Amino acid sequence: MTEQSLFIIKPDAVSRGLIGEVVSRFEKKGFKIIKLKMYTFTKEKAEKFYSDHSSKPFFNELVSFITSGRVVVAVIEGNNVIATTRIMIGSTKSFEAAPGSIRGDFGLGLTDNIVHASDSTESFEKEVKVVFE
Ligand code: 3AN
Repeated sequence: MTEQSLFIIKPDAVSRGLIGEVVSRFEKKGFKIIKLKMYTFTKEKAEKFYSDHSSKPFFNELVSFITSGRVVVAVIEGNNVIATTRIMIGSTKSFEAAPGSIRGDFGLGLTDNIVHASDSTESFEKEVKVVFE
């Protein structure tokens, strides 16, 4: 089923020069880039974006990390894109992510784990409003 998702290339990956690598993986897989821009999260936008995690002990760290530098935000489209991009990015803990996944190939961090991708249609709809409206 053709659907849309949103991904973010996080500040660690942008500062390491990995924008091309990450975008290229999604494109080569066959997904279409619908929207793409450089973006800097304000604290307010970051808190909205990650509101589901507001009660977690790592919430402040997460907000402070995502606001720490420029990111790339994109809307991506294709067959089964939400579930497939989740497989492609790999486990949240980059140090445990499978080789071949984006986190598995490019990182070791947890908070700084290279990339975000929407985990459901509901998350996508909420996230796209926060960063593209
Ligand atoms: P994912 O990005 O794999 O969907 P989530 O939604 O569970 O992971 O968590 C959102 C973000 O919060 C992660 N990308 C990561 O940056 C951060 N995070 C998740 N769990 C932890 C944790 N235990 N300690 C620090 N940061 C975390």
